[in-house]
Amino acid sequence: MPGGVSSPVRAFKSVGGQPIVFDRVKGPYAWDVDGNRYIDYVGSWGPAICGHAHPEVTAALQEALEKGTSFGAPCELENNLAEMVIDAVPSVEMVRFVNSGTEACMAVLRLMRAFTNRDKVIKFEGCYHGHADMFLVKAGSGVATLGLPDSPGVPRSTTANTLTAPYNDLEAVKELFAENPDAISGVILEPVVGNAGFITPEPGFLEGLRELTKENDALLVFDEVMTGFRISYGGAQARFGVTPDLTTMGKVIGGGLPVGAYGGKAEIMSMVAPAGPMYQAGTLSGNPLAMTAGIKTLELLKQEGTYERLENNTQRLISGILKAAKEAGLPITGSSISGMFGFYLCDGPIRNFEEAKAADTVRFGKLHRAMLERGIYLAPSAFEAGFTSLAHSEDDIEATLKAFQQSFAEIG
Ligand code: KE4
Repeated sequence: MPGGVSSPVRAFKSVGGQPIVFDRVKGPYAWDVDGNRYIDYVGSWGPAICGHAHPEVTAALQEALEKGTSFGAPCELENNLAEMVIDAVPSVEMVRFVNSGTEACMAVLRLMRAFTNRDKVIKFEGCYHGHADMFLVKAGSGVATLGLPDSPGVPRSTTANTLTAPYNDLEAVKELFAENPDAISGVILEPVVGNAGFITPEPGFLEGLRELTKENDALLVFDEVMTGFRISYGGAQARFGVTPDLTTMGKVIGGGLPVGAYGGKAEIMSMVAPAGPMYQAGTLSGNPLAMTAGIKTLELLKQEGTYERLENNTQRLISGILKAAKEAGLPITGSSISGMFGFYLCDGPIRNFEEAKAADTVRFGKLHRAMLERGIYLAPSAFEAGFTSLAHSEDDIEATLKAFQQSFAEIG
């Protein structure tokens, strides 16, 4: 397998050393093939928000398994999950399930173009919308980690219609619309950026994009593959009170099985085949196993107090991290929202990807290794957000902060 992994960021290229090979996961923990236990802050990059291998999810899957793993035909379960997503996410009146966030973003771009009959799209530097050609322009996540702002194999003709702007820069977006009158299908963004580290929208940024897209008859699309059902039960759009036209989702709605989704206004979604002419399809889309894991995960998240617990726990974690670094005399800036957090080993605040690149990635590599040795598994990249879960206990947070104190002292 290229690089010995199934996804580049797992290879530890930017933090050095060999990747840890997992044997099993449970709750907030992961065990490697040598039996070492780690407190896990990656959580499979977001899906494990209820804790790994939650007993109720596992039980529901075991029951579903008896009835088969894939039908290739309509099933009640996909309708049940669709109704839960529609009830939860403000922009979603109709939804289509796919098998990954990349597929969801690919399809939503095709839909943006089909609905507006315009080819150009605006994305933001450092935002990652999966690995489809047209998005591999100044992307985040593994692309940023590996320093591949553009990937070989992506034809110029494909990315010629992808315009980019710095995150949190409304003026730049205004200029792009002025320079490309009636040519831009819409704006797609991570409403909270988790693929360039952790960057939050400045007050007025999301609202400004909502206005700008309306003024230009263009669509506003929130890529909530990472923030969906994590920032709140209704995603970032519910938390910030800004409703896009379309939304992509993934990760949490699959509860650890492969699921992606795109949804939005019925008027727009009705263009998707077979209701309309825009083609998109998938052999395993809506399969009963993945739908079961998603339904059970959302049921668990819907319970009273879930997001307060995530918020308080993660807030305590990031505050402790910042305090520990400052006590060791290290520059650091960071923050958290609900069960998502991030920090940069440099002075802040960090408003966009350009500023994020000032982070000391060499020192981050040393920190990552020091934390691993203390049984804490952080994302193996300075350009990835961290994730907590409902399974992380106060003791886990305390143990993690102790490891940070020791590691900051060691690398200081
Ligand atoms: P997937 O195709 O990996 O399911 O989703 C792509 C995607 C789309 N949009 C956002 C906002 C995302 O965060 C992602 C995937 N996130 C990365 C983690 N930063 C996946 C981890 C990986 O690539 O291995």
